Amino acid sequence: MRNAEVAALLYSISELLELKGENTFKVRAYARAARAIEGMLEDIEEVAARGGLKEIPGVGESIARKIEEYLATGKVGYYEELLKQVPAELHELMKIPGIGHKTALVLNQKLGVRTIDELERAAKQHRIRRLPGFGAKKEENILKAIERYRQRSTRIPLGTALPLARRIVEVLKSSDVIDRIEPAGSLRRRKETVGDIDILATSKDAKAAIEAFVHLPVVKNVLGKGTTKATIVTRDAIQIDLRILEDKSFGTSLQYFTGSKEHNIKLRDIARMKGFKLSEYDIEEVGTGRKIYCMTDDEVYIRLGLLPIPPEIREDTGEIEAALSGKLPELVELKDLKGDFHVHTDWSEGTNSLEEMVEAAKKLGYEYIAITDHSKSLGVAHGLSEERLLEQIDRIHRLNDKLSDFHIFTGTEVDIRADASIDFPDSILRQCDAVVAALHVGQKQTRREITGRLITAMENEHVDIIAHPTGRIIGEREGYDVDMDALLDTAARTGTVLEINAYPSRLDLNDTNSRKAKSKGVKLTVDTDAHSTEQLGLMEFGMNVARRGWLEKNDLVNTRSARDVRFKG
Ligand code: DGT
Ligand code: CA
Ligand code: CA
Repeated sequence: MRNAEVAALLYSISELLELKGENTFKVRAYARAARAIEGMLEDIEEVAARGGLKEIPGVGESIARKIEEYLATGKVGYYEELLKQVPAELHELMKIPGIGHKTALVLNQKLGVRTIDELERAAKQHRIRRLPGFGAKKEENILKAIERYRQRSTRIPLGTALPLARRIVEVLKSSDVIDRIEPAGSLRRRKETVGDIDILATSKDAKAAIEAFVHLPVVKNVLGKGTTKATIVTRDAIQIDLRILEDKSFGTSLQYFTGSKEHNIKLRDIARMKGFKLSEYDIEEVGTGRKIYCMTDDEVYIRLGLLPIPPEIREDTGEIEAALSGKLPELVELKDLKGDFHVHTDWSEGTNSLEEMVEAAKKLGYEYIAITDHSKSLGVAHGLSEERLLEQIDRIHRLNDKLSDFHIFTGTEVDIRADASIDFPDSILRQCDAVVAALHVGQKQTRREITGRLITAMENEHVDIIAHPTGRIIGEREGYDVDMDALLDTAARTGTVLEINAYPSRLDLNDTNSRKAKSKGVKLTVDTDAHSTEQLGLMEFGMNVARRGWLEKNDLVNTRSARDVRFKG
């Protein structure tokens, strides 16, 4: 799947256009198309093949042509031209988050730095702080950014890995050399990022199965190939292992290779205490030597006297003890969801109309959505003025009159400004059913300031939900510095709901904080933050977090029916 490549290309074009000072409409169009493709579940090559590129939000004639050119040739002439107009030595410097074109240009011209190493040296020698407009603080930030850049993770976001794994499983399944096939490892546990993709299969002809695997079109290199195992690297540099297993061992092997390692170690101890030896091949009764084979991994747990443990919580954080004493949580499921409280439309930076978003939500089987476009101070996202919001609310009321079996909640994603004030007055907030508050500016403030702003927002009687509470972007930036305990305690005290943002690069709150929130009696909501109809389908990724956080149906407010939804004020 080349979606990530294409998105990266479009982002680069957008950046280069911005550097050139091209009009913002054009700059945004590329970024918007990139974002849409990044969040898309369907393979871009398939979309292109069926002539559907222009259905992607933000993709018009000209962008569609460039995507086709890229898919066919691996290059885009227009992009190469743009690149030539930016000095090559700036490219490397601009890889550091926070260093844009202008900064890179000054650093290059005044200090002669061309590489990240040279930039680091210049910062350590305090040569940067002496430049006009820089100063000590900026110099420190550059050093920190370099450090973060170097430590940036090479793990793969689940949002990329899961669709890829599913596609590969589908393709292999449809070949007649594979019988059973199942992804395992951290992917099956639905961790937010995975180191590699582990796939298990059975086959009557292991050799043919391995050959089919190493000849998949996504394969770039074959790292290893044996009689029952092969490892390949895809064109997107993702490593995939395939293991061909014996039929009778499938259940124990699936259990073993799903992990986690810590969970397996604890489980083997439990087995030993109960008189069994658990391995990836079978369960052996100590003493008699009798071997027990399992068809499924659930059966492994049952044979050992435990309740079956869902893969998402196999992390040795209490699940084995819970399964032993019959007290496992009943994890919430996607089908329990009745709506989505964080949805954008083309009234702000979304790409689809209000009506289209409603139609798409109905198709998903929901009972409701809340329309939460951005508020006025967020200029980059076309935030709504008070007048526009009131106009939208009026439109929603009129639409609701026409809808049966579906309800649109009025709402806003209101900005928590840098001085902790809320971007709309109470008189406006009062007219919204769902007030989702979020922090977008001033993310570098101190822990006290950030936490204070969030607490002030939660204490506002109109603020119902805090969106993406830590602001982290996976693989790109850490969250802002927030006192999580204070945040959770205030949410509990004020009855403010915390969001698990389902967007695959956010997943914020994360699994551990969600679990902690539950333990403090905080209610959560899993919302997509969709900017297009297609992104409403990203809910699955938020639900993975909810399940990894041990959440049950009652812990989420969007499992309630429309008439049981209660907002704060
Ligand atoms: P990843 O790929 O880093 O996201 O994490 P995993 O959990 O997928 O780990 P991976 O790919 O190294 O191995 C897949 C599974 O195999 C792992 O979840 C549990 C099992 N496994 C691997 N090494 C060991 C080990 O040394 N002991 C035990 N008990 N299990 C192991
Ligand atoms: Ca793995
Ligand atoms: Ca592996």
